[in-house]
Amino acid sequence: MEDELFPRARARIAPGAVHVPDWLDTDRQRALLAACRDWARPPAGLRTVRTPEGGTMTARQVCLGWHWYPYAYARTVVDGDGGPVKPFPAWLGELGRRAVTDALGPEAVGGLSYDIALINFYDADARMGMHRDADEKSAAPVVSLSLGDACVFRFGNTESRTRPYTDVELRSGDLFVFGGESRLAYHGVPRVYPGTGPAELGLTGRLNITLRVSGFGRAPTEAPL
Ligand SMILES: O=C(O)CCC(=O)C(=O)O
Repeated sequence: MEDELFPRARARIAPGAVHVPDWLDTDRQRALLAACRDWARPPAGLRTVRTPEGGTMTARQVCLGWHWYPYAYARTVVDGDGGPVKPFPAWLGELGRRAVTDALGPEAVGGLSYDIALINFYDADARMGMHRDADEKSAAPVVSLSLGDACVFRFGNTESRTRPYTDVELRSGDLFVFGGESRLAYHGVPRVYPGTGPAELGLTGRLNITLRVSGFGRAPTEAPL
């Protein structure tokens, strides 16, 4: 992206939904990208997600902490190689708590303990349809971090996949947090802009990391349910 005359301003997109541009500096983006590359390796690595309707998601995904598949969570990659889901690192939970504090204020973070990460990789043609993050049992805010190519992030309403919605351009290093009244808002990625990521990052495509609180009560590394 070309330098702009003025820095992009943070914006409240809906009640409880905030966009914070350039939240991660270049070093932190590099470190997060290196971690994503590690997580993407098998076993329990990046996979193509198949929907019960017989379709496939164009963004490929890897999970930490709990494995998401349409439309539930498991401790193992039940729709892939069957391996145990990779652990959710404590440092990523701390990053999530800092993100919520910065976006929504210290009162919003309370005793939040993030324990799920969904990492989506978008190549130039990948998209994500309008959906709600509704398979968790917690109402804690969702934290979204973007790396690489810019995209259109469509943030809608809690009633339907259609208008009203707001299109926000998410770029590498941006943070988007949605909680409170907006926690169950429909959202999606209708478009990625290929070749727009920062050259110094060395990523072709786009990565998005969403952090969530499961509310399931136990970490997957503990005794089986
Ligand atoms: O890629 C994004 O920015 C959105 C990802 C998303 O909606 C999800 O993981 O549920």
